[in-house]
Amino acid sequence: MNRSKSVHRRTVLQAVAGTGVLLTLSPGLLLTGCDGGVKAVESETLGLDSDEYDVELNLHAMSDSVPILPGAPSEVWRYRAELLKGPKNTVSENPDSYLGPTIRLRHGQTVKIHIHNELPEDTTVHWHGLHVPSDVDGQPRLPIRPGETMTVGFEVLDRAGLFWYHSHAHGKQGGRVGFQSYAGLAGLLIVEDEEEADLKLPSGDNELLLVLQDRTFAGNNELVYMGRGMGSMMDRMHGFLGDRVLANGAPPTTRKVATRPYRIRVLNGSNARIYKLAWSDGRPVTVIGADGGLLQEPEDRPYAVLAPAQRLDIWVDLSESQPGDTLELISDRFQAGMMGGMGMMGSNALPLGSRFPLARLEVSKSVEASEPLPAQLGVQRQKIPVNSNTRIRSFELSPVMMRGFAMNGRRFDGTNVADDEKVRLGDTEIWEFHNNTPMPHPMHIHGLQFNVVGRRGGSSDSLQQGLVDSGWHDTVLVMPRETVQLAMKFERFDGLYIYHCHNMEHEDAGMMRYFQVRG
Ligand SMILES: [Cu+2]
Repeated sequence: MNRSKSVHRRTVLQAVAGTGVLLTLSPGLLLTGCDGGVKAVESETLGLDSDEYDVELNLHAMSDSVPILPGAPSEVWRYRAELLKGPKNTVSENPDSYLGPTIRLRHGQTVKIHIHNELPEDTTVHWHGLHVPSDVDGQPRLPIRPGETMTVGFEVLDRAGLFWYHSHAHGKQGGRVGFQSYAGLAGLLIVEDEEEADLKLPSGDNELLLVLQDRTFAGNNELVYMGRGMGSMMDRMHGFLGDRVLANGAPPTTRKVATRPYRIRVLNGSNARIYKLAWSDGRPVTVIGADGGLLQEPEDRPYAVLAPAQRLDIWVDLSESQPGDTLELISDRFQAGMMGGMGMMGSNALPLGSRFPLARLEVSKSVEASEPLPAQLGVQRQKIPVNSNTRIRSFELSPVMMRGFAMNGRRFDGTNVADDEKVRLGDTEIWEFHNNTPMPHPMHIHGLQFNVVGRRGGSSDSLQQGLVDSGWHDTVLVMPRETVQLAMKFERFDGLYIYHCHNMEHEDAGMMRYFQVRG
């Protein structure tokens, strides 16, 4: 154990008039599991236990201080990684951001990751969207204690897509997902495969990765999470909304581009904010992929909705532009049930459904690029077949007075699984979420990718035309009073998994349950 790093105690919790609670991020005692580049002490590997791995890395969850806004740096919690084995481009650090390194894996690789918890509290790392064994999934039942290391091994079974990793800690005192993710514990994970590579989509400098998150800062650039008193109650009910939006951990910037097509891959890494992605000049948003990789074919939408934890893959062709032209990716105005149109019933400077810029593209040079958008994209993986005999499992989302939301009347109860939360390995089922609440809920199922079978009911509103339901997903936005059906197949792994709302404050307040896949 390396104790050479200075132990610093800096408590940032100060009463600041009229604002919320500042994050207290510095550990009283900085514990380090292992030092940079040094192979971790071997312990039992959860999940795939193999003699040989294609990729091996150290992942540290730690406190740090990074510049986010002009002026003082902000204290954050973040991931850092060291590649021990594997292709060089497996890990790309984001040194000037609190975001974790972007991890790039290939379908079929075997991967071993040593997760070192250098935080002052329990944490876990959830590989959001990946089809991995239950023990690798980063569930709250397997917390990594402060100072401890957990090693997980898995094979990359998913098709190409944009995934991500983040904390999933939930202890006896309640959920810590909202706090830890907000403090900075999140990063991108990209899976590549042959099918996608054959399409020769824009890559390298022509592939833009965009992580959208909203944050509130106090005067000294310290992060502020959750309001006080009444404000806190509203934050818990609606989910926390920051008063400014960050793109890749910094205020939105201008990016110089050329007259050619670009692939823009967007993650909504926010705790609760929904984005309505649109182009400033009104051109359609061309969606080519969702959570679980490429759609079968491109889809033009007037705008595209991105709920917390969802990803969208967008194609934009600037070959008709002239140097000097600019184009903004914005989040456009909308109303979504009770959450919209009421100014959030609080003092938030950026209510849900406001219009604001996310990224500005400035055309700075002309190039000859002939890269047409393929008419067919990800066609190899067939949709999950369902018919009138497929078992339907229903979940009603309902409010619980003063305590958040429940699913079929139940809230998070450790690893307890009710009879109607047990499924059989190998089965195909339709899961039906009926939203009997006045606000939208982004529902996430662990361990698999599903197809959206259909939606019914719900109020027609200003988001409907932007809900991308084709393709493969791990998170679906269920609008107020709406019923959404999902087709899912429980393949390969038995054991415990989780389903929950990915509004992190809803999740932390108990809108989360385990389900069991029985072999
Ligand atoms: Cu929710």
